[in-house]
Amino acid sequence: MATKYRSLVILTGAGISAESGLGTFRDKDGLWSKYDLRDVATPEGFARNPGLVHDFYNARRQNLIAAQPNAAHAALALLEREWRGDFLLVTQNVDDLHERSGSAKLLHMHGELLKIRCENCGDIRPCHQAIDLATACSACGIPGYLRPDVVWFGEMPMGMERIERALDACDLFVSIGTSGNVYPAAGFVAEARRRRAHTVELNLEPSESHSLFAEARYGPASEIVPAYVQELLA
Ligand code: BV8
Repeated sequence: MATKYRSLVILTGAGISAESGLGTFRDKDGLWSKYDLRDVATPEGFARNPGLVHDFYNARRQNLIAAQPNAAHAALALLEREWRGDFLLVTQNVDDLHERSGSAKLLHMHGELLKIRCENCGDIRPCHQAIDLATACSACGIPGYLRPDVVWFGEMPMGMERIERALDACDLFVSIGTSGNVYPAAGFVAEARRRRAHTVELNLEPSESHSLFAEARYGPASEIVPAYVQELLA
């Protein structure tokens, strides 16, 4: 591997899964054009109308099970296998397409759609079925306390200490398929720059934070991510 970089942090967003058929959030026909995020991606929305939130996540869970990873996910799994130094793939996505492509050094900072959490006993387990208020927890047996194990707006993202440590040590930060609207993820590029890391944006179009990147390439992830990985590994 010819690259001069030794410590790599990658951040992915919904754009890397767009060509796998999973909706993005802020594109023209994105999820937030059909649902108000305050109704389906906040604790307040869940308290107000749990049925709507369960419907929202049950539909996305079924879409995900029918979806396949694309060449961009495969390229990042190859990069992880071939990379000689520190490597961390941080995803804002709650899908499992990175795992299905073989990524292992992976952190879901916004949780995972195919896991559920019981607010009564704290049990977290995989779930591929629909759940609703009547579904009883497999651990404590009590219904009405199950929710998707995802991070809603206003909730603490997962793995922040590990992410901060990786950003402190990185000399290469690559952001893929994210609009740079959601914090703290959207602030990672600024932290990488403060550490003098080289920063690269790979996206369909310039993101909100495009001006913070030292290098940028635009196009569909399934084309530009494999090309970039080939160059890194050349
Ligand atoms: C928190 C999980 C406190 C559930 C999601 C300032 C500082 C700190 C916080 C805030 C702040 N300002 C505001 C906040 C609060 C809030 C926030 O950021 N609000 C925004 C709306 C302003 N943040 C929070 O509440 C976060 N929690 O801050 O706690 C804290 C702070 C610091 C440290 C500790 C604690 C929690 C946010 C998590 C919310 N949960 N999802 C679910 O998925 O249902 S967010 C949701 O947005 C998804 O996770 C998604 O991944 C994420 C980001 O969206 P993107 O991935 O970027 O998707 P988007 O559609 O926007 O863009 C897609 C991009 O892909 C586009 O650019 C498009 O061009 C591109 N694209 C499309 N097709 C392709 C493509 N690219 C390549 N190829 C293609 N084919």
